Amino acid sequence: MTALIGIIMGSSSDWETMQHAAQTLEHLGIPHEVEVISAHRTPDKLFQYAENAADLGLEVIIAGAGGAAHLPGMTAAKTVLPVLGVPVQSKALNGMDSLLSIVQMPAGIPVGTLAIGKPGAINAALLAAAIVSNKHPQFRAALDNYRRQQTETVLASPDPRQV
Ligand code: RP5
Repeated sequence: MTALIGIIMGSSSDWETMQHAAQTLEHLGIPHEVEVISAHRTPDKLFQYAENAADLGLEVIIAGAGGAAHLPGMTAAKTVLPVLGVPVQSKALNGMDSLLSIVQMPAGIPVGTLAIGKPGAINAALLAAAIVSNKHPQFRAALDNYRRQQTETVLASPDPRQV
């Protein structure tokens, strides 16, 4: 099966965060691809990627970026596929700049914005998995299993002093 979910990020320095999205999809067994594409440094590549994404079989795009984080919004401007934005934790402003850049889209061009950093990257993958499971129900069992394991892990260690 070709990739259903595309993970893109503005810089290779975002990989430290975005690897968690890729690892989560790997764990769920959902075909995905990963690429560095910058809204500012490689704008033509971004337009080409977003314009062709649906024709290439992608069903959801996860876009992570930090600072003046235009990647998710500009991607969403060039495709009607669902775009999930992950604000990368920037050094200067701790990711508040990334979060506000991604979340405050004008009406008409939606980006589903997740939390700053690793939790956002993991949840973007889980949300993308839930979206593709509507068309590919074979992945739903993996999501159910993920939730079950998470619950069992918490229930197995109720005393925080013994973790
Ligand atoms: C953004 O600028 C990237 O998404 C990255 O989070 C940030 C810094 O990029 P580098 O200077 O590390 O390449 O475009």
